[in-house]
Amino acid sequence: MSYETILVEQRDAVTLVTFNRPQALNALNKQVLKDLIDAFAAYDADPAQRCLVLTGSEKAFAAGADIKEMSEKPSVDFFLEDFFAEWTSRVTATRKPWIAAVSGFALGGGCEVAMMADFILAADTAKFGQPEIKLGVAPGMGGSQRLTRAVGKAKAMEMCLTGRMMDAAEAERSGLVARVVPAADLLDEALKSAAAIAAMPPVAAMINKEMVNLAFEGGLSQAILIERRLFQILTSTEDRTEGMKAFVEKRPGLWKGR
Ligand code: CO8
Repeated sequence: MSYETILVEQRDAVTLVTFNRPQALNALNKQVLKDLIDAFAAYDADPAQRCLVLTGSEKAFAAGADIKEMSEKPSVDFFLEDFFAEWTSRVTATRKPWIAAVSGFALGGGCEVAMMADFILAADTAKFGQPEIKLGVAPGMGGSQRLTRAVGKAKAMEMCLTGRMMDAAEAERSGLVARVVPAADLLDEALKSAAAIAAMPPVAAMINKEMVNLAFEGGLSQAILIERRLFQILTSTEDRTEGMKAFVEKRPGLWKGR
């Protein structure tokens, strides 16, 4: 399948997706997002593909949402279209592992997309930032949440409030990226990591991904809700009836394991 704004190739069990809008520093317009949804869905559905690498050009991973496309859009349409909601939920629902290989600018929506990856490998030229404030807006694809969870409140707040960029060394120190490599080696290193993941048992890879994401994404109120539901499910067991009865009757319980 061919796409308008991205290049997709399969290298053994690894899918390589490359942003291909160099004239706009890979800014994310509607078409890019549509192409990415399709490419990620095809990857997730293909049992022969075990890991995906998303990358950009030497100069830019992606310089954000397409400001030109957004600049004329009436405010109410952002709400009515639930702008970016479908896209972000479809990409973050990818069940198999994927890596963002970032060289150059990863700004605004570009930084947010990179942070949706299971991990980021950065070239030493990478620059991360949430400069939306300079446009009178704010991150809208999860950036304020993922950045804060990744680097902590102080740095995230400073970056969002000032729009300053974080270089690769600081990003590694702060826990935003897994590793920094020389720019010339970025793609090789990303493909090497992806091949190593692709060689792992695929179900275990999916479960490991889910577990780490649970720690990263799980909110306290959500965890408490799950806890309450599991508690309610447990009240349906025979052992619950027996346990409470045994307490009232001041005797040890006799467990059936059901
Ligand atoms: N959108 C559209 N076009 C862009 C974008 C962008 N985000 N970034 C760069 N371009 C275009 C430029 O307009 C220019 O096009 P042209 O040649 O036609 O003028 C071309 O790419 C090259 O860019 P520059 O000439 O500016 O290149 P420089 O090397 O001088 O500067 C920068 C590079 C610093 C990256 C600069 O281009 C820049 O600051 N870009 C904008 C970065 C930015 O503000 N990103 C955040 C966008 S907002 C966002 O992502 C919000 C997402 C969440 C919304 C969710 C709502 C619910």
